[in-house]
Amino acid sequence: MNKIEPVFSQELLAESLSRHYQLTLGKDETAESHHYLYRATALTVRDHLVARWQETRDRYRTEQPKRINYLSLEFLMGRTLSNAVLNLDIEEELKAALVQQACDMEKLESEEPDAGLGNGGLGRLAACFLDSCASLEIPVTGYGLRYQYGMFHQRIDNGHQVEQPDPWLRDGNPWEIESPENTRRVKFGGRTEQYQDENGVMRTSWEHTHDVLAVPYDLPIPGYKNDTVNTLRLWKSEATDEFDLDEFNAGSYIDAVAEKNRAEQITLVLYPNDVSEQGKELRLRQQYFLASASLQDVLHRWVRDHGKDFSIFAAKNGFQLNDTHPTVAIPELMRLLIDDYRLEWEEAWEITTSVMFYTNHTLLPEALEAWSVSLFEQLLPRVLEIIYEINARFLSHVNDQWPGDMDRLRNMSIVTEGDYPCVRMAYLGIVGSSSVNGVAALHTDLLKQGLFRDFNELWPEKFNNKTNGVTPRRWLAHSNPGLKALICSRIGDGWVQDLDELEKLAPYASDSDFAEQFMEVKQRNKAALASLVEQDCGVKFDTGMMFDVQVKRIHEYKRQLLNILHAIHLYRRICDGDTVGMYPRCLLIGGKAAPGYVMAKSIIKLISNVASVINADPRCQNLLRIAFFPDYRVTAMEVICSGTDLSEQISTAGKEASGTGNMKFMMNGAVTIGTLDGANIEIREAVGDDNFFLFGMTAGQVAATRTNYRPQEIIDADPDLSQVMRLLDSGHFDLDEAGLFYSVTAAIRCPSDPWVTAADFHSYVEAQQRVSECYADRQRWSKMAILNTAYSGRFSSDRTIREYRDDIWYRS
Ligand code: GL9
Repeated sequence: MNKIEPVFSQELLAESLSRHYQLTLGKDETAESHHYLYRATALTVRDHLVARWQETRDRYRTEQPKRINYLSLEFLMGRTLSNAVLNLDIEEELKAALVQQACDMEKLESEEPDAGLGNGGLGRLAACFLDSCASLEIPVTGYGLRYQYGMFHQRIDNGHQVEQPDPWLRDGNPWEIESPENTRRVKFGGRTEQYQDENGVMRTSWEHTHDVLAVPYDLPIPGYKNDTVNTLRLWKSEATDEFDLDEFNAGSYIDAVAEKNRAEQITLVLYPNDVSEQGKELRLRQQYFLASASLQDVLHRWVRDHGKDFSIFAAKNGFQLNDTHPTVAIPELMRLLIDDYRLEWEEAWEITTSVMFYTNHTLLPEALEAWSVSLFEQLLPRVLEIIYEINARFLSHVNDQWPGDMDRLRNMSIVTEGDYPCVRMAYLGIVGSSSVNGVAALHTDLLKQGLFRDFNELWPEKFNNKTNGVTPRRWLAHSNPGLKALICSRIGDGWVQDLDELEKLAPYASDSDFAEQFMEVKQRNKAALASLVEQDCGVKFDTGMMFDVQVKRIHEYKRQLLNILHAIHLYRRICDGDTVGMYPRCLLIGGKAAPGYVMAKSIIKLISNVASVINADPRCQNLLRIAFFPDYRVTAMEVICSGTDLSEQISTAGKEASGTGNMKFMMNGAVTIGTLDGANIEIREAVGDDNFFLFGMTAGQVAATRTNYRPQEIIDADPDLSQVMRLLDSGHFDLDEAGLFYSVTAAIRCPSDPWVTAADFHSYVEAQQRVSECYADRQRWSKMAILNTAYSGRFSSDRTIREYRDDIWYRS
């Protein structure tokens, strides 16, 4: 392999910068614009990626390794420039070159809009995985959609969430390269027809379809300090140039042209729901569009290199399906192999079930996608026929295993019975894959015992766990340069590639010099966070106070409500002069609510109102301050996670599949207060129970409690909670809208409250009191914080990806 030597001298970078500034962008030296300078910088950095990118593609083509395709409706990439600069290791040189342009890196970086093509953890996980795959030099291609509008921007207007569009591509995207020669064609609608082929075999074809073009845009995914540049390929939908001749001839030229709009709509906007949007036709169109275009792309390359011989296709290809969203890829691969490449069912099925791997990301029942059969029939008639055939063969297998067990057949059927039959996409995912994984140990156990119990009995070998991780490049090296420098000064920089090396920091936890420096870094990061909070929330945070943070999507199961009940409890104590052992704290809560999720929006309003009341009360001034952070996003988290003391991971046990924010905070030396849920359990195991504030019921206790839950009795028996409820009921936080939070207090009192907020309140308050006392002991706290960083190694997405590689993708 001819290695491309790095040629990143400051001079060359400076030259390339001004060339792009003047020649590519057509700006003269006097046009003082950070925006154009950012673009010139991006193009300069991209130039340096392009050669390695081409070289990586050539290498894959000649070496023909097994290729993995990561199919995801979401990739929450955030900004690219800083990450590319870090991975290319050209930070010093670029900074120096920028000085010549009288510009600093930070200003430039802020010109780049976040690529917000995801809702939260699931989309950000995909982005971390791509970074790890390239860094580990695994041939993985990401396939997604190039939404014209990403995740909505959140404005807070008088305490209410207001959604605004995110036109992130408005000024163009210097990182993407359009690849029209690889355009694919995706079918919708029409009907199926039988015909006899030239050998007299009966075949099915899918005719009279309304086709949509899929045009790929490629983004480079550079590995950390290596020569690998993988690809994220995002599809844009475009109309074909063909007119509907019937319409056209009937004289409705305008209608015929307007049809084009429908095609272009497919990739117009990301669905903003954190639990899936049920039943929306456009969403199914998006899913099929991604699956079909990506599979055709892979098959096209296969035929180019191997002809129509698929005998070793399964040995050379794999598809990781990020949740059920792309599982329609399973019947689609069957369709392409059978209808287009004329394989027999058995051979096609053998291939499909070997190459497909499905990851489940949630146990919440409302998130389990089930598409109506009638929608499928209209939109994808041929795919539905194949799903029926898959189901029929599967049910006959179940019947062989458990003869006559009708309940099992009904429970396991991919297609439900009744007047409105549906296709259960998770079941399709299990039946059509060779691997099914959960995203944390508890989550996988609960899948096996609960939701997928029957399937686990049938195929125990398919089920496995892959605990999530996050990339230490973005979430420590980039987001926390102060801590990075401090760590490197003691243990070198090997940890950036092998995060387990952070364990070498453990002995420093009792080194007072190191502890002092560690806390100084934290202090500087808190100052940076405080200025962000002041700028975006208009609330002054005092860096002498504890920074207590909960940022994530707003959802009842994540229990931002429990957090705010505790804040009200502290407020009540302050008003009563009962402040013994209360360490002053600044509470930051942020996150977006799905636009149609009324309760989540009420919770945002409640947080805002409680913040207004408390921040305006002079008694609280030095003890408690609260802010709601608007428009929480990847770029904001880069500042937030490094400046946090206490990480709130307080979901109802059994509901948060894993969590990944919890890992980012831990890496950056925040201590967690949390329940035994998702990856919290493994975080606590890693850092030791002395360095984790545990509270609340276990998943098993939650389930047991719910069978006979009487929250009002819990409230009556707990004077603290009673007083909190009284304050809420009295309208103290309504400001001038009486009854504003009735639905919220009613939910807490409801015997069917699935999140059992009242049941965990007391335990939470006690744990928070322990936090307060502990934080007052600076030495003790610094030790805990350092150990959290030191033992965060296993939460690197490099570890996760090695496990996917060894246990799923390249298992021999
Ligand atoms: C999620 C889970 O809820 C998280 O617990 C998990 O960490 C991530 C990644 O595995 O996946 N599943 C899911 O639908 N979302 C998750 O965050 N939702 C969003 O991405 C908004």
